[in-house]
Amino acid sequence: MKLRELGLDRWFTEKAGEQCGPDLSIARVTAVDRGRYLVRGEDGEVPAELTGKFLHLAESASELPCVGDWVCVHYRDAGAQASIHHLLPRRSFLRRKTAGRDVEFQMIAANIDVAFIVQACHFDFNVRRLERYLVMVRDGHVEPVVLLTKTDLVTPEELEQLIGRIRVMGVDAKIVCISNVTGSGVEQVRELVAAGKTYCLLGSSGVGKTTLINRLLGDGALGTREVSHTGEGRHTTTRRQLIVLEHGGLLIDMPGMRELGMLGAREGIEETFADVSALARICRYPDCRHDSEPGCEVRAAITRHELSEAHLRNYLKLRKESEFHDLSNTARRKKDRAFGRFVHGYKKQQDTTRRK
Ligand SMILES: Nc1nc2c(ncn2[C@@H]2O[C@H](COP(=O)(O)OP(=O)(O)OP(=O)(O)O)[C@@H](O)[C@H]2O)c(=O)[nH]1
Ligand SMILES: [Mg+2]
Ligand SMILES: [Zn+2]
Repeated sequence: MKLRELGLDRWFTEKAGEQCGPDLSIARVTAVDRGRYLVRGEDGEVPAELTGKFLHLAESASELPCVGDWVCVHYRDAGAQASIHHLLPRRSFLRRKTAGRDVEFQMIAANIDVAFIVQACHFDFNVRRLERYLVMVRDGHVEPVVLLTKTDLVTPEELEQLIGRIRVMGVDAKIVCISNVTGSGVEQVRELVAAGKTYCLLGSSGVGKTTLINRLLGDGALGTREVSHTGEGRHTTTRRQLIVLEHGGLLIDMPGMRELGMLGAREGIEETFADVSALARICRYPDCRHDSEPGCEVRAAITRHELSEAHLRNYLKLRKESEFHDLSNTARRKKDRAFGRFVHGYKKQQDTTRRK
């Protein structure tokens, strides 16, 4: 398989030229599982691990490769294994803040062109959560597409209503409605997936991400499990992995996310809530809380029914989270120490397995 078909374009080729050197090859990370990697290059997919030097130089968890990353590797054992020497710069990324009060980011995936934000029409639909995903996606310079699944479980009228509830929040991303049961809308998704471009599916557990990929693959290659109609039940996807579709599109399946965590994503917030931030900029009070201040432009828009109250609330909430995030520097130092311990432990574990 050509690297171009794995998504390598001029931008990455240039970056690779600066970093890889003649002894190393370019490969793409297709799966990550607790410090173990799968990378795919021209000659197929092989297990890989980080070199000691790489680990030594990494200063935070986000500097470690994640699925979708391009890396410079050295093949060993006649090409059966690879060591990862360098990580190429990321053109786009999906990340979230790790749980707790510290400021470390967890990389979810890198070099994604389009993120499908998946919600099921039935039990899972939640506009506020959708907005949080949009913030994360836009912050990472990824294009969002909203995917509503399980349309077979609602009436056409109910579906229209759901779309209306999304649009009223000022969401202008493309919305595609599908049913994995009837197949309605699946072709529309297929048409959106272009060869050599990378897509990922984000959303809660059980909304039908893997089922959709299987439909696109056509041969049921990935496992799913029954969930009850209330949305309870166990999730099946346990690790992120990059899948190559027959016509060349690259899809990353993800385990369902339980929570998005705090965002700390100022840029994504201003973009997702462009309507509110435009009004906030012309508001007469520079530090307005847009709460009950007389003459506030944002309040005025709500009174004129041009802006939804719920939309504003969510904006303010996310802003507050992100401000808090900007402030916690002490927490960051603490996390860096924790990361040092993690790397140390990981190296030890690698040494032990090597000796075996
Ligand atoms: N009625 C209906 N059921 C669906 C649809 N899509 C998926 N399902 C069912 O929903 C359940 C969960 O689907 P999965 O594809 O495993 O969900 P997932 O999003 O990959 O879940 P995680 O891997 O846990 O994140 C399965 O039982 C599917 O058969 C749909 O369009 N309509
Ligand atoms: Mg799944
Ligand atoms: Zn105001």
